[in-house]
Amino acid sequence: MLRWIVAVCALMLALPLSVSSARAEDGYDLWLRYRPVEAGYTIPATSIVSEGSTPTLTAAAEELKRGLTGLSGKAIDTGTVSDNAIIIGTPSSSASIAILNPDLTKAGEEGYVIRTTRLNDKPVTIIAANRDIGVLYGVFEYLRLIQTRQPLTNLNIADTPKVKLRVLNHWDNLDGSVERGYSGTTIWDWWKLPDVRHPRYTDYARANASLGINGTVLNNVNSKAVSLSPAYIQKTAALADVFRPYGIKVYLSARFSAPIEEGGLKTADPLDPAVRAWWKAKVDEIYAAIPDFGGFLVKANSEGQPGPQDYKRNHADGANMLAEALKPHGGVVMWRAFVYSHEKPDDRHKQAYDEFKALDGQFADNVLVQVKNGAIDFQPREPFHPLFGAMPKTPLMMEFQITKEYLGFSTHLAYLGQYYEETLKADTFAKGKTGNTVAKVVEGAIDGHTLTGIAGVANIGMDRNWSGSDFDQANWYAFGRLAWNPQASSRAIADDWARMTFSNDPAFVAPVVDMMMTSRETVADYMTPLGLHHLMDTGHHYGPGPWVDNLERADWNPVYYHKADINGIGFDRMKTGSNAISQYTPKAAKAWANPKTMDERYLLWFHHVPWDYKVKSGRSLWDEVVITYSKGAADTTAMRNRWASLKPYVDAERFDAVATNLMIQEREAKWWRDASVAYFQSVSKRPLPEGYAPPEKTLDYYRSLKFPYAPGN
Ligand code: BDP
Repeated sequence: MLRWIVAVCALMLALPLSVSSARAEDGYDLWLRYRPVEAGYTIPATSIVSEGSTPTLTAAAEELKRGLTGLSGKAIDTGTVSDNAIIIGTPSSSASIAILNPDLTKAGEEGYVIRTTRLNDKPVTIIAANRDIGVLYGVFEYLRLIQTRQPLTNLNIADTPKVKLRVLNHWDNLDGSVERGYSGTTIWDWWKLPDVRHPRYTDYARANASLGINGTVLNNVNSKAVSLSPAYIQKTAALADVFRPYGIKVYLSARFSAPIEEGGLKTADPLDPAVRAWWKAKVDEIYAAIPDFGGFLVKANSEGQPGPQDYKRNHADGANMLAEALKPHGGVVMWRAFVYSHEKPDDRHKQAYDEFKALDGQFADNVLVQVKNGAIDFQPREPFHPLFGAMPKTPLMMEFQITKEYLGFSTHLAYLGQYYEETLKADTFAKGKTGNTVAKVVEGAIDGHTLTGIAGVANIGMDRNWSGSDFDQANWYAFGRLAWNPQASSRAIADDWARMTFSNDPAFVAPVVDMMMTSRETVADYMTPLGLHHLMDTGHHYGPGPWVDNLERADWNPVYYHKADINGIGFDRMKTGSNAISQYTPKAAKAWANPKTMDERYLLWFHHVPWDYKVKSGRSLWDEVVITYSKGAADTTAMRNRWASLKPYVDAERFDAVATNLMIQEREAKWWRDASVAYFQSVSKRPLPEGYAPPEKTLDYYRSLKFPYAPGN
């Protein structure tokens, strides 16, 4: 027994890092694990020279210390200039940086340079920036180089973000629940704020800063006016204090009718002087508590939320009223274009464009219009939103969904970086020019906007691994990286993420990245093949519900979107149908106009097609639908097998967690396939293609399934 204890103690002393790593491999550390590098990779860093003491520079030095110590396996501390020192700072905070006088023109306001050079005849690496926050971003970049095992000699890197506001949107409610959240309850402990400041808030800020995310909207777009009450402003201010050193501003979703609910006024009419005065005073009150408050996000006249149209005013009237109050403080309004009001029975695809396009040029200069990636609602595949490129005088902010409301919650593996890239790379042909991609619209590059933004609906909750699953962390990561540079490659981002999160072994990285890159297509195949959309079950959006036809509004029903009958399937958005296609520039529209030549992954989004129609493969559309559903389901089996083969490279806890999710995904993909095939077959009345198994259960069985406690609803 004694021998055994001695042996264990010796092991613990010898391997302090791996003992702690065994405990910590539960996903909490995200991509900032900083585990020791393998022998053979050298980190030429002996000490950290940080001559500034602002909170941001302190955070940068601490992160570098934590990172280098973990990665090198030996304590690396702050010190003075010596061989292989890492010198961090700005020319004004650091005498050493001032002496070296690096060219910081490419670093811009938030960027950095990383260079190997010599000081006092000693080889050193500098991480320099114009502002403190750039230093912190540079530190994370330097650590990423190590984490992904890149050479650290002859460094000469300069980078700066291409988008100004890189913001998470938390759809978090004050009662602790998260709308469309699949990773536990909210991380904001509203009840105990402002007094209790959990360490998790700091780790949240570190993770976001590591990606360059510089803003966070704390509360749900379906907001409560009480978020603007004095007590909640104090709570918000406490979070702002924690995030400030990490360059993250806080924003709030503002309920348009707050002047009534919080202010006791009779109206929230944006042109009413008393309403305007209320907002001005409210904004002044917020800034007194949070001097760098970012501004408001607003969901107005959408899904029953109050808005300016309640007073026969338009979106610009509403946004500009708030913009006027925020302007003296440097705040902005992010006004959402996700609108489909109760009065408008037209194709929902068209409504945002119809309401907003005409307002181009009418918004104040501190307003951004925040537009979802597609015109319906974060479906597994959507063509880009027709507003991109259509409002040249207005900064359009991209809204992606990171949480997977429509892609299998947090138990299905779907790497959204590939989806974001697909949207960002799409050509709007704005101004008739090739190459005017969505990314360029978002960057403001086409029309010279300097106020630019990109938002992601967060997938962060109290789950130990933050995002509900290990692979969902990749979607947070990819969002941040693409917000910094919308033209980055999602494959390269996946590669970095896999290395930082799991392992640098090429035998692990290559297959995992391949799996990630095809995973979203797989989900689209087994849920919504060939451009089908909005087929999920009511309310919670979990699982298939293509048969649903009983909801109050026509455009809440899946049958409205697929329009399947005995003859064919698909939504005609051509001239012969809703003509939503006309909202795209002629060149963009051309890509989808001809079913014979178009990318068939969008076929049924734009066209109503007979079941007998011959698709490019030479098969009938009916056969193709069944075969694509089946392929999607089969691909989940392949994913599960692939992961099983990677067991040697992954710690047991995370390996098992991912394996369990892949098992769930495989089962649910089959359910999606079987239920959808059963339903569409009941409509098309056609036999299944040869060799394709009939659904395991009856259509009635699939229709009978109920999920009263599905999360996020
Ligand atoms: C839909 C969600 C709903 C959101 C809404 C929105 O189902 O929960 O409130 O979008 O974006 O995707 O406002």
